[in-house]
Amino acid sequence: MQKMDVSQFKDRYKKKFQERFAFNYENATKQEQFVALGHLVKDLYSSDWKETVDTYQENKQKQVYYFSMEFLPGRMLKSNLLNLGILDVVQEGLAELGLDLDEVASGEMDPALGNGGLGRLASCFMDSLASTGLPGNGNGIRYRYGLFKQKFIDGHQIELPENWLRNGNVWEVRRENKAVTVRFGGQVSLEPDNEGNMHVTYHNTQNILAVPYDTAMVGYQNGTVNNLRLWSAEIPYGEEYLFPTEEERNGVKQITEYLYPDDSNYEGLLLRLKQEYFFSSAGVQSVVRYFKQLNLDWSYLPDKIAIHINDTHPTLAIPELMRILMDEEGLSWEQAWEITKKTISYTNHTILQEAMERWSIDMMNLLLPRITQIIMEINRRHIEKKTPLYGEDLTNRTAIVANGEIKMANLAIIGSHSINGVAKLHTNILINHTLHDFYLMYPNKFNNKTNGVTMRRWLQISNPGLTDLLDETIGTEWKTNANDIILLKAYAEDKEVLARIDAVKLENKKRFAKYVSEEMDIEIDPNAIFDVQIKRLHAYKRQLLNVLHILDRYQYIKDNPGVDIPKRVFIFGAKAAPSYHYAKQIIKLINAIAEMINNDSSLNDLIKVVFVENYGVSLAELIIPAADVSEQISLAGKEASGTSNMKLMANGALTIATMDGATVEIYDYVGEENIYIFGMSNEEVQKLNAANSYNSREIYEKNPAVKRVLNMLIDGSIPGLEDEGQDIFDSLVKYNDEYYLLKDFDSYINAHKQIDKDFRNRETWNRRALLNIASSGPFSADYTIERYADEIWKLGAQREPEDL
Ligand code: 26Q
Repeated sequence: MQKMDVSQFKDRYKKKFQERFAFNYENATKQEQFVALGHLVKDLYSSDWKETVDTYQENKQKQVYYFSMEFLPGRMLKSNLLNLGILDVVQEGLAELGLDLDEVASGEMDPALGNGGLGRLASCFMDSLASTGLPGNGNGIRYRYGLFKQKFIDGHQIELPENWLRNGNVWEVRRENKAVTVRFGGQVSLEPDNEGNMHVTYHNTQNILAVPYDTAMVGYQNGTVNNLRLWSAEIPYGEEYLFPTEEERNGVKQITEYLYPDDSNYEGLLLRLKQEYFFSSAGVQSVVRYFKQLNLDWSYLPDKIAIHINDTHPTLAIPELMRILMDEEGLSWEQAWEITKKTISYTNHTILQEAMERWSIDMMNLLLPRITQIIMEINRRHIEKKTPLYGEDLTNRTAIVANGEIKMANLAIIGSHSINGVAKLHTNILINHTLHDFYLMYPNKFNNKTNGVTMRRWLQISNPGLTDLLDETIGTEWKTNANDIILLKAYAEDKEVLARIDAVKLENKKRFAKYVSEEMDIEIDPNAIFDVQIKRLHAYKRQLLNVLHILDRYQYIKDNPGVDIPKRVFIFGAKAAPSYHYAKQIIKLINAIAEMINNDSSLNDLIKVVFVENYGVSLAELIIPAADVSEQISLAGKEASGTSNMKLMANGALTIATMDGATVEIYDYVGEENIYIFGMSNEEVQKLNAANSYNSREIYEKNPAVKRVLNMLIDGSIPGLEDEGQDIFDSLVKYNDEYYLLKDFDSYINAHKQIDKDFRNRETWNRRALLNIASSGPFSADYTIERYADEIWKLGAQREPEDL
């Protein structure tokens, strides 16, 4: 891309605005100001976009296709400006035109096409693929409505539709000429032709058009622009008559209408299955069509294409690839199976049994008869081949089909060459526990790829103050080589640098305090400890443990008026799945204690509770740079990785945590003096589970602090609670506290007391913050993606026809 100076930018912007809106930019809304800028930016990368795609094809480079049901890219304007190397020029140019970049940027909708960690990881990976210059494409669904917009009414979560396309979408390009047909329902018959080859014919299928919308994934100042392809379901042109009723027409639109808002509880709904097949089939078809243009023998497909499936949601890509290779391209089962296994790889993101996907065979057979046949045959051959080697018991435990259901994780493992967990601990649990049977069968398929985050969005864009500080102390190499951030360690004793870290944090806290004041009408002191827990609401993540600490602290301050402890602001951001009743009760509880505490002047502002509405990527960018304390308090063994832990660390927050997920690796890098670890380890949890001896009521009876805090839930101390107090109390006392909150209570409280003490010593605290920032380099998604590329996708070394 050609460089552009400030005055050139101003001219181009004025012209662009005039072209699009035929009036002056000064009188426009920020949405309009954004749209014009978005189109200008798109012009700037469009030739690189085409060139990147053409080059991959001309060089016949091996490409990876990242299949994911969810992408959570966040607003793309600043990210594109940064990656194009014109963030400063545009900021300055807009300022000279009397516009503020942040204002204009807020005119962009934040596409919430994902639930949480898994979707955000997919988008970090897209940024890292482009930024490391790797040929990687995204494949997903263009949901008409994103994850619901969260509102609080009387402290209850209310869900509203998120019409993110309301003002159009400047970044996407509709590519009708690349549309494919996806078939549902009907019957299949296998018939021999004249030469005796079997042919599959389909009858009475419903044919749906999958139309791709492509979005550029701009690499960091390297000229690479990759593609994210999201599919939309439409009635095929000229076939409207096949969908005569309103209901039938709606049925088509429905497929890509909205994102399922559940991220941890599996429900076997037909529409969800349609979505999964729809984008898996469309993606595989478009990949195969591309491969055919290369004019190579089918056996080269795994040398040119890698398909990665993000959790089991796109697992139907496996039987779909088999189907195309056999039924449409005439390969034998054996040939198709070898190619499929070599092409596909799979990431597991959870060990929660309730989140594992299983589909009823009957439902699958009605919707996808041919795919079901293929899955049954994969299963039959698996059992036939493995039983003599591993015996009946072990083999049957790995069966894909059992009890009238198809187990998607089993299919994903058997039909791929790689399965990875997302943090060392998580992978070890998969190997030794959850998927141990498969490990015995396929030890070489298992590997770990600890998650990472893009430091561009989560440091450079969201924290410009810290970015400047880094540039001025350690130079700018860290921006392309995140491990260089370790150089900051040399400044651990530099009082000036430590004071600057403090000043940057304070500025970020003021920025967030301003938001809280304006949007929520709550005044918070920027000098208080900002204690942050931001993640989906789930019992295993133990937001409730955080609440118990707040209530304990509340009691302590009530008992000791005028006590001298640092002020704390407890900040929560969390959406609950609409059907997850218990999680919604916890939301109500947090809002109720916020109401109680924030309006109690006798507390002298020593505690405040801020529960932001509608937490998502944009709010994360505001909160994370302002955090002093990062809450990573899941029950050990339950959080596969976590990624907010990494973002918060890189922004200088100190972590209070159990030894869970990737937080274990944060501990390893940053060292025990610079992190607050509490609670049971995974081994201790396993032991306690096995002993079957846990008695939460006993703790309640014997631990006065616990008793006092829990009693607050049921004695009317917290105004505004209805059933929630009793139900939550019962979950902890009557139903034996499934996630062992009471067991970890004391050590959690003690860790927080230590934080109070340590925060007082500003220099020591800032040094620890510095060491956290300095140790965050290994969590750059650039490294994660390089490991995927080298070890799973083999994007570098590919077999060429002449190598044979
Ligand atoms: C499955 C079936 C039906 C409907 C919905 C779903 C579904 C949707 C989303 C199941 C799971 C999810 C999302 C899971 C997720 O976000 N997991 C998180 O992944 C992160 C990235 O690896 C990890 O850091 C987190 O630890 C993990 O919880």
